[in-house]
Amino acid sequence: MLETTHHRICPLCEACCGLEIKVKDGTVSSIRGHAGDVFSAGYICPKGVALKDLHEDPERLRQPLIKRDGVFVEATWEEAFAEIERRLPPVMAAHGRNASAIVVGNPSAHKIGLLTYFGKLARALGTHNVFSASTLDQMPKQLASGLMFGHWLSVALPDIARTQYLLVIGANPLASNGSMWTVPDFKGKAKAMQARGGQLVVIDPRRTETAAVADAHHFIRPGADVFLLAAMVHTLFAENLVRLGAVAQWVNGVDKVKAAINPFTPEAVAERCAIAPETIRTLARDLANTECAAVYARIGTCTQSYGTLASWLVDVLNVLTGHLDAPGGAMFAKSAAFGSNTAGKPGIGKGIATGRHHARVSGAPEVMGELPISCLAEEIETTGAGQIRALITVATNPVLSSPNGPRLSKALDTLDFMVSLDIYLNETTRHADVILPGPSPLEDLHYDVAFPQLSWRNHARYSPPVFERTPEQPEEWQTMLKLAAIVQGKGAQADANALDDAQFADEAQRLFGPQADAVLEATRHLKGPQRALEVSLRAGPYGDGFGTRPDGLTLAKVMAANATGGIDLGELQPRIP
Ligand SMILES: Nc1nc2c(c(=O)[nH]1)N[C@H]1C(S)=C(S)[C@@H](COP(=O)(O)OP(=O)(O)OC[C@H]3O[C@@H](n4cnc5c(=O)[nH]c(N)nc54)[C@H](O)[C@@H]3O)O[C@H]1N2
Ligand SMILES: Nc1nc2c(c(=O)[nH]1)N[C@H]1C(S)=C(S)[C@@H](COP(=O)(O)OP(=O)(O)OC[C@H]3O[C@@H](n4cnc5c(=O)[nH]c(N)nc54)[C@H](O)[C@@H]3O)O[C@H]1N2
Ligand code: SF4
Ligand SMILES: [Mo]
Repeated sequence: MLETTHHRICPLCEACCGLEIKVKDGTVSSIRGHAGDVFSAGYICPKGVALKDLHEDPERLRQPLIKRDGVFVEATWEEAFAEIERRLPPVMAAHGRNASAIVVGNPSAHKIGLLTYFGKLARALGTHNVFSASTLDQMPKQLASGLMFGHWLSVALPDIARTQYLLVIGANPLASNGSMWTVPDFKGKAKAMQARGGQLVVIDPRRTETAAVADAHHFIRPGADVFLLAAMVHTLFAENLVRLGAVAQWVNGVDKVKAAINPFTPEAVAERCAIAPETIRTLARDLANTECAAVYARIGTCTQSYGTLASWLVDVLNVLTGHLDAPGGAMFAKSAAFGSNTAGKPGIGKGIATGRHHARVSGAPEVMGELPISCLAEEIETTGAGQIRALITVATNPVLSSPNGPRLSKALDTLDFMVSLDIYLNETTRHADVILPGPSPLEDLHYDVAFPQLSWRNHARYSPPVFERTPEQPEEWQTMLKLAAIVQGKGAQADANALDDAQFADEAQRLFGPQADAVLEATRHLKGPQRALEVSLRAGPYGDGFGTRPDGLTLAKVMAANATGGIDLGELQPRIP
């Protein structure tokens, strides 16, 4: 048979590299970086090549499993949904909505079906007990960004194509390929910056791969970043280096910051940070005195006691040095679809809210609709009203990824019922009563929902599935709608496509009012996340406005650009307000 060529965005990490996948005789014959990709220009890492192994892995689940007398047996989809209907709604009926919980993990951020439909399932459950890997990772950054800029995904990131000084704190993008910053080939971009005379400076307690290629590396005592950052801010005030630049009219509270930071002189924090006062001053001066400069910090600054404060101070530094929203500084991407910060009147918004409910046992506040996943085990173990008795996991392995896995593992065994949407039988899913597999990534279409909001350059890229699914295998959004229907008492027989049509009609009414019928008509040929994408692209900042801007983007245009590496939407532009 002829070899066919497919272009597919890699779903395995935040770098979102465009891959070129060759298929012969129904199997993958090669995977390389797609040199023509407008965003990643051919970059690939070994994980991207391993998509073949993932696709072909005989241990990847291809059929639902039901646990019978402690042993998993393969089941049909119908049997699996029937079993869930038999066992899950009674638990919720007997013990209330908060007796159920849902946990979602990393792959959901890389699958449009999971990301756009997870919320529907969580809302159908109606529980406060929503958990995710975010609270093991970047939640402090999202909270700080939400409070400062108005939305959880309005996160400032370095304009690396133009910057001349990049301060990287608690991140190792050379190995991780970037996080909360979609930047394929960080190494190449950092080298290009150095070649044009720019400087890479790293703050990390470890001599990392990134530190090894940096112009300077300063070791820091773990957990001390908040003090280092505060002392850098102190230096800016003390040495009259504060310049707000173009965003000045949108900045408030500078005097309050100055007062609050007053005790944190470089001398006062030096021992705690294990960094000399003069080094701290130099860091602040170099940041302030370089025209194009940015501070970027990641998980090392998040997973610590002062994670939110440290994350906020990173952007305080970017603001006070005039680098926020300035070319070559810390800027905001503008995504073609699903970007909340691209809709409505600029400068006006509801902002974010937290603490709308609290964890039952620890009292920890809700953030971004979630409770800390470190509370999950105790919420299952502790008796009383609201004790978690039924659990749904979606693409997550918290027994391995969250603290004190052995304790969580034990707690999972005490649940009345557990369902996992996952493609493997592993440390977490082995506790489930029913496991529902998703398709292989290569059997799924791809469009990134979140990462274009964190991208080093604006782009719109869509990948069709490389392989067809088997006829029995539902898409993951369909599985989640079925689960939602079951917990809402609509029955295991409910048709996912019909449910989706009905929900979409409601949403169109809410979003488009008098134009809703026209939107329904224009999208009649689509369903599921593809339909959501079409609507979001066309109504989005580069969209065709359903015909009012004929040159604008539509799903068809973005799909047609797949073979040529997607649509480049240009370098980052100032966006505030
Ligand atoms: N010790 C230690 N712990 C850590 C970290 C660390 O560095 N060290 N890092 C932390 C960080 S930053 C994070 S983000 C978390 C991640 O925490 P998790 O999100 O819990 O961990 P992952 O290993 O990404 O879990 C992926 C799960 O999804 C399943 N899966 C893979 N592909 C698919 C798919 O297409 N569909 C479905 N339905 N399921 C799929 C996998 O089988 C697996 O069960 O871990 C945190 N925990
Ligand atoms: N190959 C591979 N790549 C991945 C992943 C993977 O599992 N495998 N996971 C992905 C995920 S989910 C994420 S979130 C990203 C994470 O991506 P990054 O945040 O870029 O990578 P990490 O290696 O977690 O880097 C954290 C750094 O923080 C440092 N650190 C620890 N404590 C402190 C501290 O107190 N202060 C400071 N300043 N630094 C500290 C550590 O030494 C480490 O170098 O990686 C992603 N990329
Ligand atoms: S860097 Fe990330 S997105 Fe790129 S090929 Fe590797 S795993 Fe895939
Ligand atoms: Mo992560």
